[in-house]
Amino acid sequence: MSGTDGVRFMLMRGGTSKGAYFLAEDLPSEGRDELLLRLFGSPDERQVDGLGGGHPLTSKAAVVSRTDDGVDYLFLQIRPDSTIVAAGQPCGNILAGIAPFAVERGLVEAGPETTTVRIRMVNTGGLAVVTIRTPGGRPCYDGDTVIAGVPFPAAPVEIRFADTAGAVCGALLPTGHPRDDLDGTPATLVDDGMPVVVLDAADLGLNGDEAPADLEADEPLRERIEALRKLAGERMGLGDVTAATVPKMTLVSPPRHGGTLTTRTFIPHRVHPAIGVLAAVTVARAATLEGSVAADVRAGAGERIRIEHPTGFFDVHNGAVISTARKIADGVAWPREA
Ligand code: NQM
Repeated sequence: MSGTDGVRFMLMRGGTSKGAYFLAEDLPSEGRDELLLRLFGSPDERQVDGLGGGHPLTSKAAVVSRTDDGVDYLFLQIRPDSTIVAAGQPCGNILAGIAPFAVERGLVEAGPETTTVRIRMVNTGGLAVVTIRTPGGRPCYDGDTVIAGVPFPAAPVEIRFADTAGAVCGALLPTGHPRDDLDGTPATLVDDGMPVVVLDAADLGLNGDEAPADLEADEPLRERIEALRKLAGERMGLGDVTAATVPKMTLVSPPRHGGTLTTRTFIPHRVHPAIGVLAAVTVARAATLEGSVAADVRAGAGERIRIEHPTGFFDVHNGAVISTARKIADGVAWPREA
């Protein structure tokens, strides 16, 4: 593929993220990552010359193909500020757009009212069973469902995860303990679909309800969190995570608004304006584990965990979540010349 050939793509919001969705057959097998960097405008913090939105949450790609019983979904994080295209984590937000994309591209036949799609998350091998509205056999994006972090209502996307425990690290508790000591800081190292290090905000001298911008502006805090992340990455069997997007670092504290607990999540360098879907599933699971740092601050009992985050809350019920998605654009994108 030459630099002047266009590439078919669909731009979609999936949950609180936005990304370019591609059919696997529309991307080259060789030079794919380099092509994506040129399409997205990376490396450049603003990604002014490409599709990327200048933030990790709006610089994402999905590569989708048909399987015998559904579709395969590979998630790729295109870093705005570097030449790294990372496949080391799944993304539950971009996942929300996969079923409508699969119907739009004819990979899956739609039902008359709803359509359920089995989606294999190639990054981890995990399975998600996703149901969307398809009245008249077409994906419907309009609806009344509001998720925190997205200002506009849309049609619900129901996501049920299976096989998420240890998806990336091999075990729900990769160190075998619900609580570890990271250089004197108690931490829960956990993976229920996303590798996450749960820390008590109070142990870092924080209240836990600080604004993301204030946390990002606190250079000594960021350095400490990055040091803990590297240590945790080794202990979780992820090796040197300097260039990796995992583990995510979630600071927890008691709930403020009637939920189960408050979170602030470094993903891993920027602070999420909400929380990632699989990160939320993982933190919710941690809150149910006796002896974990999340259980210490948890309020209430029961199966529904309401995770408070900077822009609202996110409910997790036995590994099932509700999200929304929307088709924004469908067309051809041109990469800059190599
Ligand atoms: O945890 C951002 C997002 C994510 C990941 C990140 C996600 C998830 O909000 O499933 O969705 O943690 O890098 O899109």
